Amino acid sequence: MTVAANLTIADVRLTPILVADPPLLNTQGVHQPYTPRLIVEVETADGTTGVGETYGDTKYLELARPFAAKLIGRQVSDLNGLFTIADEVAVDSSRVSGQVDVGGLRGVQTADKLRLSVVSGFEVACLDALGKALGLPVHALLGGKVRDAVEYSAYLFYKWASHPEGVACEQDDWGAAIDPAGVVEQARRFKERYGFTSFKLKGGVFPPEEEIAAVHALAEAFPGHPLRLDPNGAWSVATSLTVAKELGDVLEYLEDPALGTPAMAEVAAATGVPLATNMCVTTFAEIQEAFTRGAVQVVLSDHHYWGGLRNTQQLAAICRTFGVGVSMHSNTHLGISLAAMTHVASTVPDLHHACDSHYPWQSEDVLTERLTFQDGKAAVSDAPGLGVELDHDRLRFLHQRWLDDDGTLRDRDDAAAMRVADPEWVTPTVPRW
Ligand code: GKR
Ligand code: MG
Repeated sequence: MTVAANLTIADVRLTPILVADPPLLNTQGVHQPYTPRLIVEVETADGTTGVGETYGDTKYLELARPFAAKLIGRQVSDLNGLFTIADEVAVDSSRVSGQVDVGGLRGVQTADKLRLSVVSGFEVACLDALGKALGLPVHALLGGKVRDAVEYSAYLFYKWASHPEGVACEQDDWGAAIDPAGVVEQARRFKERYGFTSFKLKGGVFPPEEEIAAVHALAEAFPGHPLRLDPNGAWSVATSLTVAKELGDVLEYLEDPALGTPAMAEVAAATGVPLATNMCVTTFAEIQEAFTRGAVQVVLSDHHYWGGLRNTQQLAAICRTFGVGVSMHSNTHLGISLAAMTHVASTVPDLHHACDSHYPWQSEDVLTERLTFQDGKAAVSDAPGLGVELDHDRLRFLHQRWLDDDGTLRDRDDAAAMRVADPEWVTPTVPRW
């Protein structure tokens, strides 16, 4: 007779860390040399451990700590219960703007969204533990994979060769990319190293004509490869339409050219170029207006702020119902999140666009073995849980970096990082072009 596993949560460990990040440019500024992430471990009474990962800024840690305390004694299988706990965790009103958070590039900042970003870290950890306890991969707990590998796109960034002089950082071997030739060279390396065949360029950094030239250069260097450009809402409606006209024949889609659903709807009404978003549809509440106004043709989920893998599946079902495409965008993340993205993406039937991942930019990880891309795809693991193993020494090392920080890096601030190079820099709050 088999003895059933004891799924009661006996311990929860939260480890904030700082991981190296190259000087990638976006409309807000430049990535800090180290970025915060939170690693979640839940342990059952049987000693089975599950791992999760989410944003690690102070505002998330503040919620994750009381959340973790409330988890003790519950079942790792009680995934719906995570949302009940989230409702009980108070969010300090100073953390909530209710506005489109241009700085964070993650849409409207609400209390629910903060809570859901925390839920996602715990949900993934519980799924990992549950899968290990049952001997099943996470994708099986989500209903089963419909593909064995998930396609990712190369995520191209304008980039300096290194962080500003005097800033403590890790070196990277990607070189600079500040013009079309640099962007094409970066794309070549992505293709050589990982086999990616579709490319997303982070825009909103240089005047639109320079970014148009970069996309044309990519189209010429990689004929027939799907291309996207994402300025994170840095353009007016008029500029968005000019770019759409110039690049209409080479773009798979234009991502968040303008900020907010009304502006996106105006752009969508006047161009045939599909629009994708990870900024104006970031919660279930935002779907109705965006879909009824035809503002977006593809929604890019981020399982962190959508509240986890099962919510991502629900988002995909809603998109399918309305004939809107679904895929995934990313933020700076490590292997646990890549594994989680890959599991959920493997279960989504109509995934017609490659997901994007920052993972190749992260030279550091907390796993014993880095995840890999083959021909631009990540294999879906059939091992129990997520199929990853935490490297406790690395975790300790990266946590020590967080402990040693004087507080300046613990809350990601790309504008502050930019001010080191350009003291006059302010993140634009209205369309820049
Ligand atoms: O890492 O600079 C970045 C990205 O701009 C990220 O913050 C965005 O959330 O990649 C994301 C996007 O697609 O907008
Ligand atoms: Mg985006």
